[in-house]
Amino acid sequence: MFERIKLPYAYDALEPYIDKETVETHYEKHHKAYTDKFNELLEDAPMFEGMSAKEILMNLEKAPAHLQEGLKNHGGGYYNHNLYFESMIPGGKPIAGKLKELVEARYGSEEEMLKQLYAAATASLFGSGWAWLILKDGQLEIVISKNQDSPLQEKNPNLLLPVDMWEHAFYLKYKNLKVDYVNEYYKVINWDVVAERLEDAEI
Ligand code: MN3
Repeated sequence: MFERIKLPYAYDALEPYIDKETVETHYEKHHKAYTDKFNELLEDAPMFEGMSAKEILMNLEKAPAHLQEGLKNHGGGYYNHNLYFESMIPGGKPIAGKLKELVEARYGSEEEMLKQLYAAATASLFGSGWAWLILKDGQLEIVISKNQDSPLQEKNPNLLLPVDMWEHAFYLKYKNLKVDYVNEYYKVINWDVVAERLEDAEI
């Protein structure tokens, strides 16, 4: 039985960047619904007994064919949102150490990385999905995925930072202003958590 991460801050703690109503609805309704449905689908997928959600999402082809799409959508919804909510902290935490070196090696500067993250999350991604900072072949890369897919389906386990680009993540406050949302999300990113994911990355 998979459980959502406990929200590591109060619903209103990310104000004014990410508003209380959005955090509460996103976590209590959307994230909960994905999680419940994922657990329900797993009752018919005994082959995944004892596996982590990440392992399941990287091995969907082992599920019965009629469950694969549902497991990808709801399992992805469960897993991606755990990463997302965990990636934020009131006030944010700056990029440092090895992560900073990787950012500078790949993008020249944090500003340039941010610019490319904006472009991926807004111009490149049409409709609902995610933008991701990942580690691939030892360097950082920015990619996008539709719906609740993620690079896990491409067998890349090293998800460093998610950007939720479903309208439920920003519409209450930012309406159609996706760039504003990404910009404000950026102010509450906990780069310490991202650095821990980098430490744990499989190379
Ligand atoms: Mn979402």
